[in-house]
Amino acid sequence: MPHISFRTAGESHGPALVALIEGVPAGLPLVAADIDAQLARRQQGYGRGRRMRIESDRAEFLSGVRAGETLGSPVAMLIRNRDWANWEAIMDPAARPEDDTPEGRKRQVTRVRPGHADLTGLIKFDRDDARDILERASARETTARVAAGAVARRLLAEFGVRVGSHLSHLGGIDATAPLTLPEDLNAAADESQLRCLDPVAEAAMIARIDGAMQAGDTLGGICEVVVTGLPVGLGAHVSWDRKLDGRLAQAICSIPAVKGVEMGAGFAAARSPGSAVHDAIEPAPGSARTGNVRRRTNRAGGLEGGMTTGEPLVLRVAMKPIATLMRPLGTVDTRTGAPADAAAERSDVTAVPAMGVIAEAMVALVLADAFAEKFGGDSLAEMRRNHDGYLARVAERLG
Ligand code: EPS
Repeated sequence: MPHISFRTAGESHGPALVALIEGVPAGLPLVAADIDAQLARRQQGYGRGRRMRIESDRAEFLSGVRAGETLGSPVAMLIRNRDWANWEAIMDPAARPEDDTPEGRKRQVTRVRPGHADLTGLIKFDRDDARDILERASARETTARVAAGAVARRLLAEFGVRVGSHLSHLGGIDATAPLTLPEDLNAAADESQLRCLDPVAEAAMIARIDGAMQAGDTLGGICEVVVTGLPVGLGAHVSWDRKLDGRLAQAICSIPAVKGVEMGAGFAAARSPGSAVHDAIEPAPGSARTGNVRRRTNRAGGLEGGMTTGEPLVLRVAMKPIATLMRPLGTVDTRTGAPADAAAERSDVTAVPAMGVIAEAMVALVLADAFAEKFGGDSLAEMRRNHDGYLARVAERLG
């Protein structure tokens, strides 16, 4: 059982989204502004559709927080959908008299979109209207993940852990990141409309997004997540489900439209000899957090044997293009079985910049769980004592 776990609930055009995070120790300072700042970051990004002009996401605490501190009880948060006002008749939980026609409720989706959950969800859950599937499969759900992730991020910050990301590829265009990433990665990336650190590449990406929009097409891309300040020894080599790389991969690949994750050198490591892949180790007395050693390189991306090394954790996350195309692909109308053009609902051209923020949230949630697993504690003070005691012992070795 995880030590810190979370759930979300809510449909894209329903009244609200809910995030529930359990296992957070008592005494963690937490205010709604901590959550809202992350929600606002997720709403940014060139290439989003009109929906982002309707929403202005804010979290309301329903439980688990009192006088600006966590209580150790489940933290529940509500994020209202402003678009609900326009969808009440379509999404009403109760049946309505006007639904009582042969066609049923309005705005049904039966021209299912290739690449979306529409068709397989409709078959599996035995529904007639793909809206019953797409409302939950919508990436709107990631708002609640970012809210839960903001709590995890707040906990990690108490221990000097910082989770950031930047966009490294969009729609066929690579960005060149600076050799040394900025100390405050998110402050730098959030300055850019695409969260990209290469202004020349960014200009080309924006032109490509405009082109895709004109063509009724969509674009995917890649974000790199970087975590600094982690102690050596989160996760464990002893069993498959305690290995941190596996836990991170599961969490990352659960993000809508994410198709791959690389850790450190990732796929490139498979093409090089071991001498050009593994990171030589050298003494570094006084660096307890990394075990009083340092790696000359960090091709492992901060993970060895399913455990953190204390070097920066580096993951690259690949997102496919959004499935809703304004110039749609061929499909089948599930009402008639006849060939048709897929439904073209309002959507984004690209959401890769937002995906980076969502990946940060998922990584923060996995790391907070690994922190609670390693250090335990019902209160933040107890977790801190356990953390400091562990690092004091590490400091004695190779010191
Ligand atoms: C989405 C479709 C669009 C996006 C949505 C994800 O929403 P709508 O159908 O209302 O235009 O804007 O993303 C969000 C609402 C969000 O908050 O990120 C989809 O089908 O996945």
